[in-house]
Amino acid sequence: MVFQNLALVVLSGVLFASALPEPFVRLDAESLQRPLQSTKAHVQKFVSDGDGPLTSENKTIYEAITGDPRFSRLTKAIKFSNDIIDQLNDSSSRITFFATPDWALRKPEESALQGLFRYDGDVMQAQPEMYDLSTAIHAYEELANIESFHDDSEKKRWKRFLRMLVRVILSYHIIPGQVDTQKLSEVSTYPTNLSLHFAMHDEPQRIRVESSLIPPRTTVNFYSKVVSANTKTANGLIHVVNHPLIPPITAFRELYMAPSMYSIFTSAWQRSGLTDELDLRWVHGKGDKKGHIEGTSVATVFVPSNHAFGLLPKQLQYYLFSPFGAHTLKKLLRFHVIPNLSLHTDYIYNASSHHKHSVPRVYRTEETYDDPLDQFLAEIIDTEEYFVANGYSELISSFNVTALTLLPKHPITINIMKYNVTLPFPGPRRPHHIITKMYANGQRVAVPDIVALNGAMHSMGTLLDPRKTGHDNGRVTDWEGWEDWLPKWAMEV
Ligand SMILES: *[C@@H]1O[C@H](CO)[C@@H](O)[C@H](O)[C@H]1NC(C)=O
Ligand SMILES: *[C@@H]1O[C@H](CO)[C@@H](O)[C@H](O)[C@H]1NC(C)=O
Ligand SMILES: *[C@@H]1O[C@H](CO)[C@@H](O)[C@H](O)[C@H]1NC(C)=O
Ligand SMILES: *[C@@H]1O[C@H](CO)[C@@H](O)[C@H](O)[C@H]1NC(C)=O
Ligand SMILES: *[C@@H]1O[C@H](CO)[C@@H](O)[C@H](O)[C@H]1NC(C)=O
Ligand SMILES: *[C@@H]1O[C@H](CO)[C@@H](O)[C@H](O)[C@H]1NC(C)=O
Ligand SMILES: CC(=O)N[C@H]1CO[C@H](CO)[C@@H](O)[C@@H]1O
Repeated sequence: MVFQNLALVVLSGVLFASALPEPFVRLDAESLQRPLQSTKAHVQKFVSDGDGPLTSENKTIYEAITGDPRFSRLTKAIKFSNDIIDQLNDSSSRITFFATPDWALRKPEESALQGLFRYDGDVMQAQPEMYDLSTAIHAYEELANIESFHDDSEKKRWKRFLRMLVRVILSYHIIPGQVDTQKLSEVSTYPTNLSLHFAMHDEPQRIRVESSLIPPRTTVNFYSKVVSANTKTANGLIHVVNHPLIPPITAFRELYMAPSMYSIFTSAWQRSGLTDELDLRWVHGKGDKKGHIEGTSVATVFVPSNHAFGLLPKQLQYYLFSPFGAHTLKKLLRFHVIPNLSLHTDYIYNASSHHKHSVPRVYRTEETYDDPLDQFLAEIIDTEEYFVANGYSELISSFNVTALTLLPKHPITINIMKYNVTLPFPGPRRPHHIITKMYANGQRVAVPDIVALNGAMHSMGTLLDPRKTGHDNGRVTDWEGWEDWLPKWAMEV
């Protein structure tokens, strides 16, 4: 469904001070390798908490969840909204639902709730914590106990507001179709049942999916792990997750929330007066005038990490952030953003033509397998690179697209390659896994497909070099000697 005005509510104040940092922790190189002990612990907890997996066969998702005491808080949230009930109980459709058990909906800090209820009434200025499912549920429960309301109408207004909020949040937990974790392992992003008319022109908001084979695991949006997968119901599947999903905020604000990774980019972006090219916000109406949205509703950004800026020669760093380099900095930054296009490694939405498509498969090679099981076992801890490099993989697609950046004369060519990696286990059912690699003008994207309210983000370990074009895969970007060409490039029209 399309949330009209009510969704503006959500957009306006949303900075997840408490809820967001965790997702981005995963982006640090260090935590990339962190073992997932916590997931294991949660699985054990989930299973030992009650009677094991959900029992569901002939029940709808709604009936399975509401009939299981381990989901009592989620049940409350679902019952706030007839619309959500209808979706989860509709036996004629097939959907997949990410369900959060009670232990994953911990009581928020008292101060978060207090702060929430102190706010002075205009829904457009809602506090950020409200986007968190747990806070919203607790706030709703608290309503009855709060005596400071002037009258019942204030309480009613609050109730309406929280219901809307929960409906938006839960729509983001529903994906169309019956999508098991095997299917999820073949995608990078997936549309949800949440769409908002002011962002992405009503295109569904997406989740980011990451899967690994060893240990088998599925993670959504970096922070939410599937702890019990593929429960069958009469109208689809349930995956139990250890953290509620948080509908994405704007690209700019998401980056701003991860200063350890992107503070240089965001301050450079702001300093160059470009905020609106990646942000989206609600502007209040004055007098009779209606409020309206300002900013960018669809864009793709290749965002260099702090580490990428740190690799530039020191003198260049000083120059870019000096008054003399301001123009160069701005031009360089504008080269990193594609307006009017949301490009993920498996999905493209072109807002100029309203055209959308999945990234097609266009290329297929023969399977090539060696049989060095010993070597394989020795290397198994190694990265996916190993499998690609050593012939356990099949290139199943290579897709290229060229798009204009905010610097019209400097397009970016993006190359997306997908490999089907098959582990050489004996027996007929060899586990397999899809790996995606993405290049922008031949430069490798470090972390692709970070979802945002208003587009797609791809984290880069290097700045895009404007001298490189097309598929310039070979040459390593070297910024030494930048004095000879960069200021000149910046002056070109
Ligand atoms: C579910 O429904 C089918 C067909 O109506 C029936 O055969 C089966 O026993 C039911 N399963 C359970 C667990 O009730
Ligand atoms: C859910 O659907 C079943 C039929 O599949 C129906 O009997 C039941 O009343 C519905 N529950 C709600 C709360 O709508
Ligand atoms: C995006 O597309 C719209 C038309 O749909 C156009 O008016 C606008 O100028 C485009 N923006 C940019 C930055 O190209
Ligand atoms: C998006 O659509 C516009 C208008 O049809 C077209 O000019 C442009 O090339 C398209 N962009 C991509 C990346 O396909
Ligand atoms: C990947 O390979 C396996 C077997 O090696 C095959 O069963 C599976 O269909 C392949 N997947 C894709 C998407 O090509
Ligand atoms: C896309 O570009 C890559 C890198 O240059 C090239 O190897 C590949 O063949 C291209 N794919 C297609 C389908 O044109
Ligand atoms: C935007 C969107 O995907 N809406 C869907 C939500 O789920 C219902 C029921 O499955 C569909 O009918 C909607 O189209």
